[in-house]
Amino acid sequence: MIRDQETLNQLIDMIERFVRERLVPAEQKLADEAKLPDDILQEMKALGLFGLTIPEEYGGLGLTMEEEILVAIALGRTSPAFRSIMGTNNGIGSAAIVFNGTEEQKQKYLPKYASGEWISCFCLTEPDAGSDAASLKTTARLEGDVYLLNGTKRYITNAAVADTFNVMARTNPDIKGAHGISSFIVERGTPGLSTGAIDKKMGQAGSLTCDVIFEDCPVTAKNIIGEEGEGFSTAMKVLDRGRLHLAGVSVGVAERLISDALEYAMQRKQFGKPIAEQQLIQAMFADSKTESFAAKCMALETARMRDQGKNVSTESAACKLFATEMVGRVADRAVQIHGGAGYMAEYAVERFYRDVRLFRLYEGTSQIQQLVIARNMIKDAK
Ligand code: COS
Repeated sequence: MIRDQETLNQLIDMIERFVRERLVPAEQKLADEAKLPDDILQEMKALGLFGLTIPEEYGGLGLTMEEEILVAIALGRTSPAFRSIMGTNNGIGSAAIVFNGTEEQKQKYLPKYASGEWISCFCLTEPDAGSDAASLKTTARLEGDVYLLNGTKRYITNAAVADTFNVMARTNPDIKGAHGISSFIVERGTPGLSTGAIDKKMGQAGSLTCDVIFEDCPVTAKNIIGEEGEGFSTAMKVLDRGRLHLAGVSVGVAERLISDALEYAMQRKQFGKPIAEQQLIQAMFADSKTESFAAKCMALETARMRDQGKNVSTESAACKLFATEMVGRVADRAVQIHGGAGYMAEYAVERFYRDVRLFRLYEGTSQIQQLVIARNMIKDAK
């Protein structure tokens, strides 16, 4: 749903200009230093980019899902690591509170996320619980009026710089699966909470991930999000939304890759003419354009369905599956079109080729999306 086309156009124009004029020129610096330049971080905050999805009454822009996808596409046209720093506040780090938080939690946390004053993160994955998220081992044992958290979370995006941690932990050790899990907000500075060394990754330099360790970390009962035992289902709802958002980002990155490859192919001459005029190169462009257009249509249609209040768990998984696999193929073709130059670090496609690999892994691998789609189909058929 688009609430006001003119206001949305202004927002997207502003983001496109910011991406073109500020982020694209800073991509290499971000990749080299693996650190977001501070002036850019401040500009992102000033532009309201940390609060795109936070409801307006808590200081955000309260974008609808359709609006959010269009913004995600615009933001996708630069290094994904730029989006990552604001991605958790707009998505997996804040969504549980938006969906299920108490009014007190919303008042306390959402305005700080919206302004970018506080960074949030989503702590589900553990050393032994990745795709099988319901097997997580981190415990939250109630003692008096506090829960004591113990365990380790792994590969947590933005944990190194986070002020709050949305932690999924097992409150009922007798229930081994999903129903023993609850969702908590834990603030930086709580005794017993520490973060590990920053992970070295294949790509997306500047998007920081690390372990989060809890050792008898006390969390008051008022920091539980929703009811005890509801944490897993809330986390799945958060991921349904996050997966759709990532489909939008994948479309934006694909459009950027196509544009870079086209620019190169139109000036690079072989066999006496620009390679863009060679039919085998054209086939790669046509396939890339067709597939990214298909992913865009899927993401926007699913977003509209979600805005109408429909359950889009299946469609979100389908969007993430298709769009992230699509952008992997588009990145591969973009390198291929560049030929040997595409393997060189001086061309952005080399970096993007590595960056996009993550899209097929996080917020559920492609295989988990397949599983979600097929399981829901069987459930619906019953
Ligand atoms: N929305 C709301 N509730 C949901 C849900 C959704 N999309 N998906 C599952 N649930 C609920 C189920 O309804 C079930 O509750 P009931 O028994 O009351 O019906 C409960 O959660 C457990 O669901 P399920 O039985 O499907 O859980 P499984 O352990 O079989 O696995 C998968 C579910 C594999 C889909 C889940 O573990 C998953 O998504 N894994 C990937 C994790 C991931 O994306 N990690 C990335 C971390 S963030 S970068």
